[in-house]
Amino acid sequence: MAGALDAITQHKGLLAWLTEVVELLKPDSVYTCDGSEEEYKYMCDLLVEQGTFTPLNQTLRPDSFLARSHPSDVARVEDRTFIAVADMNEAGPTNNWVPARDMKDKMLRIFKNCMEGRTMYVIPFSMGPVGSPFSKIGIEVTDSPYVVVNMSIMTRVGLPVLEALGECGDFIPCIHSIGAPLAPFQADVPWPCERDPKHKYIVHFQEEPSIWSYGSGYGGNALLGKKCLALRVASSMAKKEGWLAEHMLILGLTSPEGKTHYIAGAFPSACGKTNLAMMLPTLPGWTVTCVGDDIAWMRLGEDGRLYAMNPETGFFGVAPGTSYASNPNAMESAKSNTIFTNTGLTDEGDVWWEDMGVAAPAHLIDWEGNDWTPEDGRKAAHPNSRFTAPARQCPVIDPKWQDPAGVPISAFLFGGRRASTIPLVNQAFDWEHGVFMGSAAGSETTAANLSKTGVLRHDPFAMLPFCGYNMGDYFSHWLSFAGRTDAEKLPKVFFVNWFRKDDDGKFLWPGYGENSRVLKWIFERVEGTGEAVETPIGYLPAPGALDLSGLDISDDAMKQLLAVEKEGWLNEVDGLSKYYDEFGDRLPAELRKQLAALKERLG
Ligand code: SAT
Ligand code: MN
Repeated sequence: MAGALDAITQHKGLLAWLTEVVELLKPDSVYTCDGSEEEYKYMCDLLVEQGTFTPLNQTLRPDSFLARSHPSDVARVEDRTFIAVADMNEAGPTNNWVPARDMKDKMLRIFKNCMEGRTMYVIPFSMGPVGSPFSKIGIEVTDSPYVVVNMSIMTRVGLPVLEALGECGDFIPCIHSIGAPLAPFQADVPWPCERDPKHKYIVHFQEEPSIWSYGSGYGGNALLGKKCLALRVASSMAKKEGWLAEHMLILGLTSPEGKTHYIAGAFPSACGKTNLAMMLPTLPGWTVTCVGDDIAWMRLGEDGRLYAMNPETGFFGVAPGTSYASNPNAMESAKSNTIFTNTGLTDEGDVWWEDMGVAAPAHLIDWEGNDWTPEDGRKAAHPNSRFTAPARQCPVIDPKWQDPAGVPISAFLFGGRRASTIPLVNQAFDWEHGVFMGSAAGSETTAANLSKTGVLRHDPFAMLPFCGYNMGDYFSHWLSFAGRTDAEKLPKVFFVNWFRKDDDGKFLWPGYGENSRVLKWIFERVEGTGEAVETPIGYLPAPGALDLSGLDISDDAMKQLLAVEKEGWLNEVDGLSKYYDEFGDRLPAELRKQLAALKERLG
């Protein structure tokens, strides 16, 4: 429905904002998205016509498409991501701060006339079930139909959202442009975007709040409901309103006896959140159901427990490494109605990527559109190539995944990619120790961000790129939950590391479905039955407490996986102490206390 907006909403604030936006961006035409299936099809056809989409083989991959981005536009751009507030201390040392007023002037200059020659799409979207008091509504304007179709999978879009907004509801304005206006008669390209990395801007005006994103059409840079709204903006709102917006998967774990506990886990981008969230346990009788794979919004319920909901409706998962062996449920989720970006394209018209569990074809078209054969030695798929798949297609989607009340969380997991020191699993002594563990998280960097990969960086709570305010205040916010409810009603906290390597650089733990063994122990700890030993770093599984039945793993590997290596830990303490210095007086005293206590326990 290329409808005029004033025919479908009476929201004066929205209409006034859109008038201003049109005046600034000067699009050729305006299209308001109704969220219908016909509209989705129409947009896909349009993308095919424009050369952005290649339709995949209808038998092998029904109603699915491949997009190839421009090689300069393949991941989030953290160094071009800004928190725009008046006071630098409110953004804190982990964010790129810019003074809000100057940045607004700059954005007004940069966005001026940037949609000339293009259509502006207006996407009303709801993060969380439409109409739930805990959901947030955004209105994204964009000149990218690719963004429209991805948003349609990832969020709830269209007329029901406008209805929920009513005549005076709150919404978060989100302005997105690929930054590639078209002059009259200028031919378009398949993936138009600003090519100069220094001219891309992902800006969060936290005090308004509003989001302005310029120059990129890829993932979290452009689908503004995801990292921008549901994490950076929402984390700031959550701090003020007393809840949590976290970079966490949410899964349900059900025992052979039929008891379910929900677990939320924070891991940096491309560290296996999607794999864990919908894992197929190797332990007989145990099942995992998926509530979400990337973002959790959590509040205390009336019973004093913490309830989590997934504000999204789709998965934007990393393709390479996803296979029927590593994540069968993701493969099933992406069987149809899926958008692939930057994977390889086989001669049969299906997608292919590295470690897909399917032998490399003799020939394909790689993610840059070139002929490719296995002998080339190049990657066929970009390491950050993605599938956008509807969550409803996940065979193990949890029955409560759209419940506006959310699901009660029994345990938190923190983790990252750590080749050494950090054991397979370690339980915090209490809430404060758990928050300390979250603050101490770090990971070797991945291709999800356009910077050097494989370097260890601190990534507290996996929120380094996503916390929209001073991280020191964020730590305090987490600590504050101990005073808001009974300590025993809060989730138990665990630190896990699936990525431990031996001296030859080989992974010690098989991971994937075998992680159910660790989840089982966590379940038992929550129930009060799992056996643990107290160590200087936390509670580790007692000998024999991890169910290793049927697993071929050496005693020596297990010993390494569950060792407390004093020297490595003293290094961690040192590194963390220096890292904490960055937060100055915004660092809660409790965390220094935890650090000192750990050092003392290590002796
Ligand atoms: O591009 S996204 O930010 O959506 C994916 C990720 O980095 O986790
Ligand atoms: Mn993520």
